[in-house]
Amino acid sequence: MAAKKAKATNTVALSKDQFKDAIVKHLRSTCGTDEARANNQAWWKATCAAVNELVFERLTETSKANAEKDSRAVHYLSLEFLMGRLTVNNMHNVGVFGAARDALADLGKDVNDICDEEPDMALGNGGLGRLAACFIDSLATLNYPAVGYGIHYEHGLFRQEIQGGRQIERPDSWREYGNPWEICRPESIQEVPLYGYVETVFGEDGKMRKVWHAGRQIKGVPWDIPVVGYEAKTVNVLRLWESKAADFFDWDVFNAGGYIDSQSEKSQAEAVSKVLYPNDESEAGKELRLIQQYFFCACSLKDIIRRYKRNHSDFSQFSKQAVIQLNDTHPTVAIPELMRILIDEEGLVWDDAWAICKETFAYTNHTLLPEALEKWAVYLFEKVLPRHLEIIYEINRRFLEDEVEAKWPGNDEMKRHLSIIEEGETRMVRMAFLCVVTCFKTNGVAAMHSELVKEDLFPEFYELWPERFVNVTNGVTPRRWLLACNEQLANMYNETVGTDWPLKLDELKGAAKFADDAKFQKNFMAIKREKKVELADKIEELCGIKVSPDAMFNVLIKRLHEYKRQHLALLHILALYRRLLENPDYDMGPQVFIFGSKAAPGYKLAKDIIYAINKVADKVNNDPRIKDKLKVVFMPNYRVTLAEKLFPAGDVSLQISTAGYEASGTGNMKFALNGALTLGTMDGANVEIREEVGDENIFIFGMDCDEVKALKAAGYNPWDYYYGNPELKAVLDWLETDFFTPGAPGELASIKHSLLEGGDPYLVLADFESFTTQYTAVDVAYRDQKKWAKMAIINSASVGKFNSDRSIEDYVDRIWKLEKVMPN
Ligand code: GPK
Repeated sequence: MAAKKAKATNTVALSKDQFKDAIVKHLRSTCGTDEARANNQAWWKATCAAVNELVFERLTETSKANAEKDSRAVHYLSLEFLMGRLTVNNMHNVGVFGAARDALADLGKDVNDICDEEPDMALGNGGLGRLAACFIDSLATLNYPAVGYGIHYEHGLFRQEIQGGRQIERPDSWREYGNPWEICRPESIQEVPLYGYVETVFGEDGKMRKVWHAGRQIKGVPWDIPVVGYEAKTVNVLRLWESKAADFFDWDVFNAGGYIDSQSEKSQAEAVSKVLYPNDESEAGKELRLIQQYFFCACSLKDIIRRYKRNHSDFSQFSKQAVIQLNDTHPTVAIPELMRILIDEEGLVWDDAWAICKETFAYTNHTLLPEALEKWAVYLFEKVLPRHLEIIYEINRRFLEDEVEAKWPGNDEMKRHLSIIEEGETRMVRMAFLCVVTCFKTNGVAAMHSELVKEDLFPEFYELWPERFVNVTNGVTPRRWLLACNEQLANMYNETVGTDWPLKLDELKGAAKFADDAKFQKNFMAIKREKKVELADKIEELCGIKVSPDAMFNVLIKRLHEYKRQHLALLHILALYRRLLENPDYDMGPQVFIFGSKAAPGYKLAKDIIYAINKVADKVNNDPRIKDKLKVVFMPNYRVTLAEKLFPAGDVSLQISTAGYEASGTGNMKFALNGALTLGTMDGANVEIREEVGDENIFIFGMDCDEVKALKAAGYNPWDYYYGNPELKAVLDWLETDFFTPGAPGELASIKHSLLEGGDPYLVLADFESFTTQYTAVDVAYRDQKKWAKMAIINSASVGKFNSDRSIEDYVDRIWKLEKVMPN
């Protein structure tokens, strides 16, 4: 039976011939070439231009509808949007993927080759940034009025090369040769003040006012990226700000031969949006980063207020019209900025301004890691944003004197404990406290995480305002993470449960009843194998390593961090390798371990772990004694585009963080959706995945969160595990020899040291044995392919909950209270 194509829905879809004409037209009129001379880059741009004819029409209709209805909108402020490529996704969402593919084929071009020309839009580090991208996709799909606001980085996350096993960072220049998906909007440029001092002035009415005399101005130029909802009714906007020198030009400096100085002014201004900070879950405290944060918040607020003022002459309706979601604490400075605008520029009194702020902002927490909880030195604030510091002081004073005093009278210790200002040698502004004190809602990103936010992170705030704390479990867009990246499985689902699942992912549940059906199993596993063959080809191309698609693919892809415990997987690999060397008949099916991960450039141990994985891979992959039973692959430059090949090809999804540390995880959801089984801890959203797929269809190992806490409280001693488990001792000692680094003993020793002398902060050694034991159970299960197929099908069919559309409906219901707006 021919695969059912996604049903035709909207009038926007084009036929193959219409699409062909459009591409040819744009080759000439947009790209200045023709079919005979065009290279793939030009073909790609012409294809995008053809798609954009549809996209821009919907964009205009959407903004018209939103302006007419003047409805409440959410403004999603995020320093990161990890969009990946847009072409294939946008073609699917406007419903022309098939037409485009066939049109290009008629023109002698392969759609995949053409779309491969697109660089990744990697304006984010990892989960937090990718979540923002999934959320704006869902907001558009569900027809909610929404704007994403962020920074138009010239360079996104660095490109990773591996040289001699080590990570090398190269600049990412995603828009060097132009990007057809962005539209510059000079008509909406904003000015942003910085530095300077605050003057207190008294007006003729005797009232005191504060005037911020900025020391510098830069301007923000907006670039709009259309966000195409599935079936393309709504096309929202992601508005990214680029920094430029202000128009003011100092002719005196110029004429006095100071051209170089005026250039330096220009390059300082442009530095603000030059590059994404590559640190995931840790803060550097750098001045330029604070300026980035203020820059995009100031531009975005001005933009929001400008739009509000079209229909309103005072601020009484502001919080009814606009809700602002802070994606982590990175945009927190928007709070004192809105206070400043309302009081200093719009003339509101404090209480009215504060009431508006309290009803406008909501905050999402993404981590409990102390090093990720932002604090800014008071002296930096004073230098860059002197007026904002005054406002924060006043917010804090009122909070401590009114609210904390009322709840805990006379308790100075509590005031010190909850103060937005941390006292000490360097006084610091605690950004998360400022968020919780202001925002009407604070949410965690998975059920377990949200409990920990209340109990461990903000217990006193929870006591003060229990109603402010909510959970919204993360989700992923099934359009990108199934429909676009796994066409074969998508088609199988179209035939089995119909074509509504990209919008109603719960409908996949209908496939669970075929989990025992031999034919269904066979088809399902054939698709998995096809995706593994595709990945194996990619691995050979990129790494020169041959892997068999019949082996079990264990995949661990995420940012490198000690708490995510890539080194636990590495110790396990070493143990398997040892077992095979000791006993060539050791009973194990063929295994491939596939890693993909970037380390923050300044994170030494993380980079050492990448090096160790590569060195172990060199040895294992080339050891004839183990007869290809074990392969280790580190795929360079892990990013969204590579992820789209990895998620469909995984058999085993490794989610092995220390319980209590991974707020949610979202890769775990993408794997399960594509039919991989989770081998993981009771952490983050793994807990909820287990609830959905059932305990018999997931492999849980290790300590749970309470056990982790108890062990830490009792005094964890990694040496006990080292001496208590001979295999563990042997693999750790192995790292200190020159077995993996011939002639250079000790090159991998930092890992062992961090786990012993370093105290093993994430309890790798404590969970090792449980991991290896449970892994054996996975291997045994995999070798029963019927049983495995059943479990894989149940996983894929049961994770409808983790659709980001569901997350967005939860946000709307619990926090944002939006109404849908249907454009014409
Ligand atoms: C959390 F705090 C942070 C951060 O700075 N960057 C980041 O990617 C992740 N995250 C969490 O680590 C994940 O557990 C979570 O799924 C993701 O944010 C989205 O909420």
